[in-house]
Amino acid sequence: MTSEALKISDPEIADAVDKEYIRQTDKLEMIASENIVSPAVMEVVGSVMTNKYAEGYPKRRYYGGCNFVDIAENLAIERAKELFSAKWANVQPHSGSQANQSAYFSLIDPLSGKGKKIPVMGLHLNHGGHLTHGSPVNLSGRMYDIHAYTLDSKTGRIDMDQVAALAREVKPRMIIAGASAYPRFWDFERFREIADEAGAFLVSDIAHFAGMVAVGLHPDPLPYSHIVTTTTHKTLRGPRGGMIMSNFEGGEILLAGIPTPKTVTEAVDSMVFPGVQGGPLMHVIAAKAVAFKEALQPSYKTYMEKVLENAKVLAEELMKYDFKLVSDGTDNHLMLLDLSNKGVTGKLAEKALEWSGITTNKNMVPGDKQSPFVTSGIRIGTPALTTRGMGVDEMKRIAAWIDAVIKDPENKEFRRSIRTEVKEMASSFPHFAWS
Ligand code: DSN
Repeated sequence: MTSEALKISDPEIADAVDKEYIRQTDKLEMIASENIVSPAVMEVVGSVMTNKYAEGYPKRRYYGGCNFVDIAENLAIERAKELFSAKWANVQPHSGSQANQSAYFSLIDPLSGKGKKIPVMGLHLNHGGHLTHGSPVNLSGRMYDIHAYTLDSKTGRIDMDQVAALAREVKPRMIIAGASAYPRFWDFERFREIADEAGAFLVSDIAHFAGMVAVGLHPDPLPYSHIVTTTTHKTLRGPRGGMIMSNFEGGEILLAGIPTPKTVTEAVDSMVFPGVQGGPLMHVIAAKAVAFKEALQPSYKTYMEKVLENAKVLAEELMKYDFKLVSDGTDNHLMLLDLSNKGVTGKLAEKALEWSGITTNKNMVPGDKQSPFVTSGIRIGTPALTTRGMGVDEMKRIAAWIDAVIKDPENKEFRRSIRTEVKEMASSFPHFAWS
């Protein structure tokens, strides 16, 4: 909760912050990309490091007075490398979107096609892909000739033979592996084989499941990818931001026909700054270091195991209530509910659940006939609730509530009674709950 001083100096913002805290405490946060940071991460994000300009990299800055921010950035880099067994990391991207943009532009200069867009492959947005993986409304889709791969309509999974066939046909120069609403493991080894055959770079975006990769609960992309990008605030449970890593060494960047003497990692460093960004957010970088240290502790692996156990139980319970899950289950922290058999749109489901105290987001599902503003699905995940200490029993109760709300989404009276039950359970778990 905010201080008395802030309540006096800026009561409107203090009120908004306090209400957000109460919302997070009294409701069930089930947006798969959200989490709750530790008090230590929060303290450092709100620290004096926010005052400092530090364009450049440690020991190579364009400003004086950078001794202490250098310490923080070096710690963030070293801890990131240890956490992911990476040889190189750049912790400056302000977000996953800027991390992706920097990765793409450093590997494939969109202007190098001399007026002809360069072919690139990424997972289709409607099939779980991310805006920055080639959506026409994003710079990625505008700068490159995007050929989207899709999920197999029967299995709801990525069909690697289809990816290989598409790559043979379009001969991409870059393939993006990763998603924001895909509940299954990624086969990075096969992606790399396909990329090699096509003469393409492989960029793996692990923003959602980075926490699983860090503790060995998901196949590791680093041995197979030229570049790995991530965010730091989802399963990783750090401050809001991005990061880029690589184990790829040497001047093989020439493989893609780009005449540059730079290695991939040198190219990415100079694309992050000064290519895409200006001054780094040193308070956030310092907080990334704190979060990485937390993720290196054994308790973080236990946390991730519980996230996955909760997701599995929730998915199984929901399927018992005849919810259709894309791919019929989950390997990770999230699941995608296709509500077409329930006669409820994603938009209405999101609203009705929110009114009942359960926060989710509407999401396109494969073959969706609705617009992105309406959709036929919702995406739900377990990272934030697990951070608060909720377990299998709570997941069972939540599945029953979701079923009840979706059965009768317009029933205000009923929603109110569920909201009371949700609040009672949610507020019995602390906001910051792990040890
Ligand atoms: N918007 C994020 C998500 O919710 O998955 C990805 O950037």
